Amino acid sequence: MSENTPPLAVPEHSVESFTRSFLRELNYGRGVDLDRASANDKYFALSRAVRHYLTTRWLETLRNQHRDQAKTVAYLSAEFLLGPQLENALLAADLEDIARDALANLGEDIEELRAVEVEPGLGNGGLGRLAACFIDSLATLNVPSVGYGIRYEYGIFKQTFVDGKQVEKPDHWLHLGSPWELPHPEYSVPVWFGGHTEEATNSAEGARTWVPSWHVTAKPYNYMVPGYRNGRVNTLRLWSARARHDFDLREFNAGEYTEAVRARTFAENISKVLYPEDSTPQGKELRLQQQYFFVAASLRDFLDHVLPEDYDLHNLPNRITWQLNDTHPVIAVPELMRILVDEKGWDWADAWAVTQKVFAYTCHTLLPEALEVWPVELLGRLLPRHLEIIYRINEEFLEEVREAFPGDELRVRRMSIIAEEPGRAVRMAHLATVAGFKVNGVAELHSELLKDKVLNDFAEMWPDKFTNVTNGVTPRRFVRLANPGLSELITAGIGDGWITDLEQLRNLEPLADDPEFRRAFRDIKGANKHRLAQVLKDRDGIELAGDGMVDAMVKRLHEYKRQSLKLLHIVSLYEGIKSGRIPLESVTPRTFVFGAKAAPGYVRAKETIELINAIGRTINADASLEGRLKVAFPPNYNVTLAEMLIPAADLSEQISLAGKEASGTGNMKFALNGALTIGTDDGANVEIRKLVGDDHFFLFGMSEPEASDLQAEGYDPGAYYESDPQLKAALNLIGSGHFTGGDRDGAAGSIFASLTQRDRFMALADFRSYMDAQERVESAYADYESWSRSAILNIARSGFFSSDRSIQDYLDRIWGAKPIDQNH
Ligand code: T68
Repeated sequence: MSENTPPLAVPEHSVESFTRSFLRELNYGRGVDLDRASANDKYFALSRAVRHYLTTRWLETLRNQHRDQAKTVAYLSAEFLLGPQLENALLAADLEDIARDALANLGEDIEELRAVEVEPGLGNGGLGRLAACFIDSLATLNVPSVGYGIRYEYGIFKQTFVDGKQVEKPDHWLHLGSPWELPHPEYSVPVWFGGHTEEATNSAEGARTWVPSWHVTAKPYNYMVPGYRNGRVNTLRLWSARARHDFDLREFNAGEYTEAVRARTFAENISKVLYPEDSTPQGKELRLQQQYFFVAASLRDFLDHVLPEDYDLHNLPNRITWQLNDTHPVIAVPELMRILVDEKGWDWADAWAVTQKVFAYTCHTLLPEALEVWPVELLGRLLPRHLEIIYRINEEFLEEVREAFPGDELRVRRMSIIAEEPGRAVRMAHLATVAGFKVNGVAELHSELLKDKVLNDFAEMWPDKFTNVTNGVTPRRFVRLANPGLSELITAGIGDGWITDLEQLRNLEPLADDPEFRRAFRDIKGANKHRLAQVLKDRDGIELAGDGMVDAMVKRLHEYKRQSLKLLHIVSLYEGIKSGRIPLESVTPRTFVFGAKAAPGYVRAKETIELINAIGRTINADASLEGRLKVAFPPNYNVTLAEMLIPAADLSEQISLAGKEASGTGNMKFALNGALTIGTDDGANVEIRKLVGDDHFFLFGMSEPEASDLQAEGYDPGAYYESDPQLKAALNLIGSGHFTGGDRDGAAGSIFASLTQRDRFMALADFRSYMDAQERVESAYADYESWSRSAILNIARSGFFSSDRSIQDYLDRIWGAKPIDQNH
């Protein structure tokens, strides 16, 4: 583009102008009249009209970026769990009222059109959603940055329940097209796989030549990432895999249709579907293909299309940081080495010096089984040159270890990038730690445990490499959009600066003592519960427990998160009421809301889903409970549902075994929406509790050191089962088949056995303390006036958990990139 192209004018912010844009898009973009337009036509026209308002800013941002060549952050992530786009674009462009009025004048309801949108579910859970919050904050903080990922044709599966069991359905989110993406086939790049290596054609020290055997084309789709009303619109670039040729026409003509399209299908499988795994690696070849696919395309894109042609790559560390979102993109390390040494002809040492300065690694787990490893055989077959490069990196690294710790061969073996047992495999977390100039955990406790346990040897060798950046969430989506009532109340109290400076919520503290403000807060919470009740009723036919407490546990289904402990609480209450131990009138009316997807291959998790549904069915149908207890488990928990549910919650369940949840981000969203937390001292709960204060947080359970001591001593769940009559009664009731129509063998029997015999995450050990904490919850809730004061204090003291703060921490501690003045 010429530097002299006059900037497009932003369309006028008026109902008339917006109406014109909308109708023009409907007529010219969709080829229909308003009276003949489908809901999808109107949704498209609306989205495109909104897009116009952001496009000018987008082009400006791109032009400035090209001109300034400022230091850029490239966020490399296999997942971006974006959530609905339209509402966010309306907010960023300041068009909410204008668009609503414009449509109303045409007899259209904007809410109905918003409901047409299928959210891009291009992530599994916390990790993918964090990436989405981060790109929002990067744009809002004016940081030159780009997100790189995969445009999966099918996102995270759609969860349905059949007889209470999870059944997965494909999520064809692109079924009706997406108005938010812009394909750029002209910037497609080839990505090669397989083959063998040969002696180098250049003379660089360490070089070889890779002769790959097949390739696919990576085609980019651009998405706008608008900052919050700051004139900046960044880019998210997602790659789609295409076959090299459409198909072989000769074969096709000869009637060999299947063979002709086979190669095409094979190539396009690479970006076909998101792996529905959370926290455990799926050792699938296709997954490694996906990782290399998007990483190779992204590096190529940056080096060939973003940098000027004559750019001296020795300056790369001043120009970019590649932030590795977990180990999924770590294959970028040998890829950059390959480009520098084999293609550009640099000597190995020069290339390694630069490579070590451009990557930083974020770890998101503590579970050893979740650390990715790739069998050497597989990596060597798919990426033979990369394997050679990894071997050499390892060789030199182990030399360094031997120098630093002479004679300590055990340590050398522990630290090696190559594991020898059970089979030879590449440990991606080790590679990331060796190559990254910084390694960070995602909450204080997590970062400490990384240094002390998971990556202890590395922290001893390079203490300065390790740092912490506590996660955060975007206040735009999770307060301003999800909770308009609360947002208005906050703004009426302290102005609207909090939307981009969340620490300003502190100014709410005095208002917690104002009875009027508390009443207004309670009214809003009530309205949000009402909205939730309506949606769950319409969507799933679920009834809530009147005006009672909304007690929410929403997150992926995983044993370490301990949905089973939540069930033990529910069953114990139920058993107490039925046996007469607990008078019904004394029980706070409560709806236990669950939202959770299980990885399709994770049997125990799926059994837990079945058990939640079975317990829910029994409790919900029991007239003797007079509707005081309800269990609501809406299927298919996603960003859309989160935005509805979180603002309605009174109580947030964050009950993982201490030392297992890296951070959690749902915990932050609940606190910011005025729910109180019942939680263990795990992940970011620790920081939430410190900030909101012990009087406004229900802490229970073992600390991390206590839990690991107990594990080391030899944990016996049977002892807890035998010594606590209420625990025993609850478990027995489950085991007896009471909730499962007399069936003791299926889900009920299996979970009973696993909890009483193994209980890997020590739910039984924390049961008593959890029950006690729940009693404290009940008595606190009985004084709803004081409860609402605590809720407001939770909001006021949670400003720290903005992803804007996280991004500022990344800038200060890791990236050293600077926000830029948009207008210079
Ligand atoms: C989560 N990890 C952490 N992983 O569990 C959570 N894993 O504590 C933390 O708050 C969050 O990351 C953000 O830091 C995940 O969500 C995955 O989704 C995942 C996906 C594929 C493979 C492995």
